[in-house]
Amino acid sequence: MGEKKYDAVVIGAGFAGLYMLHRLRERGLSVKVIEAADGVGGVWYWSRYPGAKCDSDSIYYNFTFSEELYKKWRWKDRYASQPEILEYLNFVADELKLRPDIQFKTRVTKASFNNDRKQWEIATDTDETFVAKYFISGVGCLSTTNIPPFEGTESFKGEQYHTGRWPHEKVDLTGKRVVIIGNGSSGIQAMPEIAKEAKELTLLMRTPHYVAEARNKRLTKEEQDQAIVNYEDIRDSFTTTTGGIRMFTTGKSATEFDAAGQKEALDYVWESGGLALGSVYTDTGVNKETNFVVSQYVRDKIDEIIEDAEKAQLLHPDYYITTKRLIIGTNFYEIFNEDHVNIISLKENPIESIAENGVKLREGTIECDVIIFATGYEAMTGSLLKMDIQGRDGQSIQEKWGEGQDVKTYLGLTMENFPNFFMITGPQSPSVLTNMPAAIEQHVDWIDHCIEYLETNELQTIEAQKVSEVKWGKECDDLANSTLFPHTNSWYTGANIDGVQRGFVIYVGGLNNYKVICDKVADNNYEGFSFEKAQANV
Ligand code: NA7
Repeated sequence: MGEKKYDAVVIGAGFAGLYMLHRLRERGLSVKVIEAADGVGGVWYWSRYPGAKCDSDSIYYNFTFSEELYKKWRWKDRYASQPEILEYLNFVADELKLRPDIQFKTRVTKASFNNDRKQWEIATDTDETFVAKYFISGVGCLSTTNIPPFEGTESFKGEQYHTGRWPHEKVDLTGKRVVIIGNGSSGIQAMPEIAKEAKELTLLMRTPHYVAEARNKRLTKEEQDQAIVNYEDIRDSFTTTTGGIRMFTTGKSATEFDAAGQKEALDYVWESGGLALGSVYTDTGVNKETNFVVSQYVRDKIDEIIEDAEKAQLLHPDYYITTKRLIIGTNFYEIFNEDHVNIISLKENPIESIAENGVKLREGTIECDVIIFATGYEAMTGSLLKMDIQGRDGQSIQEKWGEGQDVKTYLGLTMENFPNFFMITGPQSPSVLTNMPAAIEQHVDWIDHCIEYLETNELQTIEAQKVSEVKWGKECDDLANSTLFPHTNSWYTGANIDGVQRGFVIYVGGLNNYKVICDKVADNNYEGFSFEKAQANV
């Protein structure tokens, strides 16, 4: 099959890929988006587990680049469910007429930069080769599912599911004995729904997490109208706040309040619901004293809600709150008051293997009909590392990043040795700590302006300088080290082998500050990058 030539090839048709396609097409470039699924949506196409929702307030979980597009859409609930978000992304694809430029059911298998042609050559599992000047990853930071390699997984005679690859048809769990492994956002959202059907539900939990009550509800007509009126403010929040979303805050440290004042503010955010437990005080992420006030409040709530003191104690988180993403749930703690919902701490009784009839622990086997892996994703780097992407001289991302242990980027957007390759919401960007559409708009706009610069100045390639990567890595590490984040082992801290911290894979300085840095780099004629002039006949 002959080569298919485009100005740009984008991987993934989620929020990132859709907006990138729109921007570059508006610029007059020929673009092809390559998407593995048979529809748009990205993570929202796959993540169909019961109870799947977004944890950003829905009115912020949309594009703001077009006022017209924004004003045509109304969210039904305070927190949008997966089907509604998928509907929204289909609406966007239709409104912007994006589908003709997306090739579905196609997976990128290999991409390499041809240094003679100064073009990317992209191979797919459909045996096609795409050639493009610009190659952009919109695969997202949470898309490659993590199934821990437990021994005997194939021998299990019952049903097995991963929350991130849930079947499209309804899974009937009525009367079944269900084991769920993992209690991140997915597990915590799914469990109350599963508990309604299952005969027995057992959570196998490695680390207890902090769960704030969502208090999800239908939006009234007035609230929907207000979201439309507030367009300018919501758009403004995308670029001027640390998380790309407005959150309630007292504007003070907890240490500035007495115990009654602290409780009053915490009661207010607990009752209002949502993620504001993380923003109520200004220094929760950096001050151990404030952090203790907030985390102890949640532990007390757990004790108040769960009648069985032993179960409550097992669910007590002990790391610094907000150093792992705060989770919002609906009736999560409440389900442990039901006799058929149980919990086993894997720290006390670890999984040994999966058996024919259930999960074999060090002490005893939990017999079950269904195992649900709510074990998350190979976060940040997994999807990029899964593909075979080779820069100059055949250097792979795996080699460059030491198999993921030593991530190196400039601004989380680009890499040395990978000319004209851009990552949307890549590692060392702030995206996973933010309201994703806000981070995505900022990234896509920056890439779009960068491409405009190259085209206007007749430049063939742009490439991060090595020294820029070193400086950026240090900036990410220094910022993280001034917070409580590195005290907690999580996927935020990247690979952590033998307790050795290999670098922090997120820029924790906030989306607003990050934007200022990225804009300054652009304003200074893309400071920290090298360029090659366009050649004839490339
Ligand atoms: P998360 O948040 O990464 O949660 C994964 C869960 O699975 C978490 O409780 C893990 O425990 C647990 N896990 C992972 N590996 C194992 C093994 N080997 N054994 C036992 N338990 C394990 O993924 P989610 O899908 O829930 O949420 C992803 C994001 O979606 C979330 O951050 C939001 O942004 C939305 P751990 O805590 O690591 O001890």
